[in-house]
This record gives sequence, structure tokens and C-alpha cells, in this order.
Amino acid sequence: MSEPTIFTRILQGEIPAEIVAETENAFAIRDIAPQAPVHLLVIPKTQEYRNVVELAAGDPALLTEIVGLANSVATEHADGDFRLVFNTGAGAGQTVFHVHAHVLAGGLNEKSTG
Ligand code: DGP
Repeated sequence: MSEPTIFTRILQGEIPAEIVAETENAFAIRDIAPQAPVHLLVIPKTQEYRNVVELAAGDPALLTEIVGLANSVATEHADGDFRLVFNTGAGAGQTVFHVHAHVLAGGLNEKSTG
């Protein structure tokens, strides 16, 4: 069994973080270093999948649950419009190898042309 990731440790209450939403198999927290007015992370409770490619291949229903929770928190914490980003690989900026979706929302058009 691999060492618990930082997100597993948050889920287990070892590292403090407010869990803003939760489903049977996933949970959402605020990113510690927000890159948008609303920046949440949606994370599977299992750390079995390192990235979204592994998750899609191994458990597509869980990926669907992640997308649904992302939509739900974007609606609760912003106006419902959001960007969903999965950094995949160190070269793309991934630092935590426990798949997670960045939900970026809230006035993005005022801050970016992307
Ligand atoms: P990534 O670079 O895609 O692997 O994103 C990892 C994100 O996790 C990064 O945006 C910062 C966030 N993060 C790392 N450690 C913690 C933590 O202890 N608490 C919270 N809330 N977020 C964290």
C-alpha cells in the first residue's frame, strides 16, 4: 500500500481543511493557493488513480461523479459556470499524484481571455 497522499490525509482529518461538499466517493475542498476567485478541488476518496487518464480507464463512473460534484460546487460557490482542469504529469504542473479536478469559477472573464 502506498503512503497516504496529502488529500487522503485531509480526508482522514490529519491535515486541516474544510470539506465544502462530499458524495459517496468524492469530496471537495478549497485550494490552498487559489488561482481564481473560486478555486476548489474535487477529489476521489480513493487514491488509487494518479491522474485522470488512469481514472477514466479504471472507473468511468467515478469520473462522472467527479464531474457532477464539480458542477454542484460551482453552482453553490459561483454562478455555475466553471473551468475543469486536470493537470496530468509533472511536466503539466501536477504536484499531487492523487487525481483531482481543479474547479475554477467566479468572474473568470474579468481576469483572463482564455
Ligand atoms: P496540482 O498542481 O494539479 O497537483 O494541484 C495540487 C493542488 O493542491 C495545488 O493547487 C495546491 C493544492 N494543495 C496542496 N496541498 C494542499 C493542502 O494541504 N490543502 C489544500 N486545501 N490544498 C492543497
